[in-house]
This record gives sequence, structure tokens and C-alpha cells, in this order.
Amino acid sequence: MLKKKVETALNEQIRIEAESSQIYLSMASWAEVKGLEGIAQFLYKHSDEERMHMLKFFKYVNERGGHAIVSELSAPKIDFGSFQQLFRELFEHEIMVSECINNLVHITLEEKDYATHNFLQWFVAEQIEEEALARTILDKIDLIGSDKGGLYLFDRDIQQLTVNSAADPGPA
Ligand code: OFO
Repeated sequence: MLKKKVETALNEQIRIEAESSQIYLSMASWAEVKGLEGIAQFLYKHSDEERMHMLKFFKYVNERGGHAIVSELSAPKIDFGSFQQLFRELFEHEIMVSECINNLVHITLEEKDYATHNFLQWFVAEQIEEEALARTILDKIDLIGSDKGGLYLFDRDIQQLTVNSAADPGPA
């Protein structure tokens, strides 16, 4: 049975993951409208992954006798300025998510909830991969600079960059 404090914190993370999915969906739309097809597909996939994260938390809360809540979400931005700016924001967003996961881990230790602590380890590992991926993308963007040919190749190749997570997320 989940303690109330842990349940509330997990529900907050459900909201954050859902919001992440919406933000990346909005980024995907921006990229698609700009004709950045590869970047758009990458972001659509990333948005789906965040929804899967959200569902993973969702099912866990209900499985442990809590009540998973669908919260109101803030609307994401519509305009991301440039693809460089977009990926910088994506990186910063992932850093924020990592901090939230770390806080959750801290709460489970305080509450001596070792089952949830164990459950969270998949997310701890996932965030390492997500941050590494975002950093790799930023490095590639730096290399491109303002070279149009470089952007063409980046847009073509980005779909091959995926989160190389060791553990399979399993059914949502
Ligand atoms: Fe991109 O992060 Fe979810 O967990």
C-alpha cells in the first residue's frame, strides 16, 4: 500500500511526464511545419516515449492501491525559435525531469518505501540515457553551426539516434 506522501509525489510525476509528452508533441509539430521531417519524427517518437513513462507511473500507482490522477496540463509553447533553441530547451527539460526523479527517490527513502524506490531505478537509468542523448544532439548541432548541408544531414540522421536504455519499459 502506498503512503499518501508517496502517492501524491507519484501523481505529480505523472503530470510531469504527461506534460513532457505534450511539449515534445508541440515541438514535433513546429519542426514538421518548418519542413524538418527527420527532427519531427524524432520528436513524435520522443513524445510517445514520455506518454509511456506516464503510463508506467500510472499503472504502478493503481497496482499499489493508490489512485492515479489525470491532471490538468499547461499548454506547451507553439514556437521554438530555431531547431538549435528547441534542442537546448529539450535538454534543459530533461535535466529538470532528472531532478524530479531524484526528489522522488529521496521521498521513497524518507518514507522507507523500498518497493517504490526499486521501481524508480528504471527511471534513474532512463534519465542518464535521455540526458546523454540530448547532449549528443547538442554537440552535433554545435558542429553544424550555420551550415545548411549539415542541417540536411542532421535532419536525415537524427532518427537513428535513440535512447539506448538497458531495460525494456515493458507493457505500459
Ligand atoms: Fe524524458 O523523461 Fe520521462 O522520465
